Amino acid sequence: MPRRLAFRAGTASIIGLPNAGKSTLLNALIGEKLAIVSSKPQTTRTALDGVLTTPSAQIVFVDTPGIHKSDTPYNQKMMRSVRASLDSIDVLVFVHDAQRVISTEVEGAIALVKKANVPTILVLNKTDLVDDPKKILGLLEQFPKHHEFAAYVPISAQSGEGVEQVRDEIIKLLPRASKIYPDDHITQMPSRFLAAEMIREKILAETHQEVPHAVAVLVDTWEETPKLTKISATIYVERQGQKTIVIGQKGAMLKSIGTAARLEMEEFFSTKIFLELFVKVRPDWRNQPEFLNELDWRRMTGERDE
Ligand SMILES: Nc1nc2c(ncn2[C@@H]2O[C@H](COP(=O)(O)OP(=O)(O)OP(=O)(O)O)[C@@H](O)[C@H]2O)c(=O)[nH]1
Ligand SMILES: [Mg+2]
Repeated sequence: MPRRLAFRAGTASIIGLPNAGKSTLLNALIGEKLAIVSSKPQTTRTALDGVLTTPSAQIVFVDTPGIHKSDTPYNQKMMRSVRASLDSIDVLVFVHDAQRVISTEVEGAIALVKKANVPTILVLNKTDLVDDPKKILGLLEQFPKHHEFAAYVPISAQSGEGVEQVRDEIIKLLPRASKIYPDDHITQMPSRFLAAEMIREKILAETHQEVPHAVAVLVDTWEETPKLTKISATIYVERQGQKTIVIGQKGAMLKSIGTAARLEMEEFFSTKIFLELFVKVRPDWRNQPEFLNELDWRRMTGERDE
C-alpha cells in the first residue's frame, strides 16, 4: 500500500533584480493575474502575496520589488519590503534574466540570498529570448560558483515552460504542515489596492522615461450596487507636464487607460464596473512618508470603507 503523502505548507519569497520577471512568475505559479507586470523596472513597489493550493501542498508566495540601490526614501521603503520578505520563510526563489550576465548587481542580490540562509531555487527566466541553448547551460553553470542553490531551473514565465518544475521544487522544500488558508483564498491584498494597481499597470504600458516612476494611484471610493461597482480613483503625478501626458490630447490617453483598466477589473471582480479617474499633481510624493503609507495595501483598512 503506498503511504499517503503528508501535506506540505509554507512561504516562498520571489526575489531578483528589477525586470527579471518575478511578478510574471508569481502570476504563472498561481494561475491568476495578481501582480502587475511591465517592461519598466520597479513595477512592483511593495511585497505582495499570492497563495497556491494543490491537493498536496499550499504555498504562500511573496512577490517583491526588484533589488536595487536605494537612495531615496521611497526606494528605501521598497528595499525594506524586500528584506522583510526574507524573514521567516521556508524557501527562496531567485529569478535571473537569462539574457543578462552575473553582474556585480546580481552578486549583491546573491549576498542577500546568503544572508537569508534558506534553501533557494535559482530560476533562469526568459529563456525564450535566448536563441542558443548552450548559452543557457553556460550561464546555469556559473551560478554554483556564487552560491549553492537547492535547484537550478530554466524557464519562461511568459510561456509557462518550466513553471511546474519550479512549483514542484518549492513543494519538495516545504515543511510538513497543514493549510494556512482555506482552499479558495488567493491573496490578502484588498480589492481597492488590486484595482489601483490595474490602473497603474495601464499607465506604465502607455508612458515612458520618468513618467512611470512618477505615478501613484489610489482608489478614493468603492461603492457596490446590485448591478455594478462604482470606483473612483486618483492618479498622482509629480509635475504638471506629467499630468498633461497622462491626460493626453483631448483626454484620449486617460480614456484609453480607463477603458483598459475597467475591462480588466470587470473580468477579475466578475462584475460590471463604472470607473472614474482623476489626475492630480502632488509634487515630491515619493518623499512624503505619510502618502507612502497611504499607498501601502497593508494600511488600507478593509476594502470598501471610505
Ligand atoms: N519574453 C519573455 N518576457 C518575459 C518573461 N517573463 C517576464 N517577461 C517580461 O519582462 C518584463 C518584466 O516582467 P515583470 O514580471 O514585471 O518583472 P519583475 O521582476 O516583476 O519586475 P519589477 O517588479 O520591476 O522588479 C515584462 O515586460 C514581462 O512581460 C519571459 O519568460 N519571457
Ligand atoms: Mg514585479
